Amino acid sequence: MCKQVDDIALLAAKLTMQPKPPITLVRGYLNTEQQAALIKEAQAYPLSRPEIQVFGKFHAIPRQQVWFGDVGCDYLYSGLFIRALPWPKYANKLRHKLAKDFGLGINGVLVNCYADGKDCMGTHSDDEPEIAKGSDIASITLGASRDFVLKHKHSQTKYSISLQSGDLLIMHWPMQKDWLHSLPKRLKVKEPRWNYTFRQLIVNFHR
Ligand SMILES: O=C(O)CCC(=O)C(=O)O
Repeated sequence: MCKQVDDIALLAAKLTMQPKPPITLVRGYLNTEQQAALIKEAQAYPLSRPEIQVFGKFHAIPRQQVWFGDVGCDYLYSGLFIRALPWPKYANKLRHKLAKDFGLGINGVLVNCYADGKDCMGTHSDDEPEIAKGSDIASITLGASRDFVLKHKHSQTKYSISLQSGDLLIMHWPMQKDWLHSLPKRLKVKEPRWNYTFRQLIVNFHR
């Protein structure tokens, strides 16, 4: 009898416990000089707005992007094959800083540029097969603050985090298995935002 009561209490506690995403948020990870150097560099990046296929139709993505990486670290996502461009100076310095501070084995970065709050990123997981098993994804925000929304795949639990310039968010393995994320439109935002998501790919996966 007692055991049964205990079990029920335990179940009730479990039901009210919301799942928590395996993330680390470091506010102000980059100082203002580091942010300014990266923003200046990013303004010269060869950004593009490629078209991807969604439900059989081609659409230009609602932001601009560029992929930098080591040789053999090309990336395929949403049916789009992106060959790695060589690392720019400050993006490369930042990957080495992340490696030193958090032991991350980064070999590629997707830079997204959102011109204003009309640009966005839809709900998805970074679960492409070329992402190295056990690796974390480190996301850096520069420029405008934007809401980053996390949604648990099974319970639908949602969290919204306002990411500000200089913040670092690490999405720890195996977060992509259980959680989706997105950067929704925020029409009040008039300033640009850059986002760097540093990843570790399996080298030569696409060769
Ligand atoms: O801009 C962001 O913070 C989100 C970027 C993102 O979801 C991605 O690159 O997969």
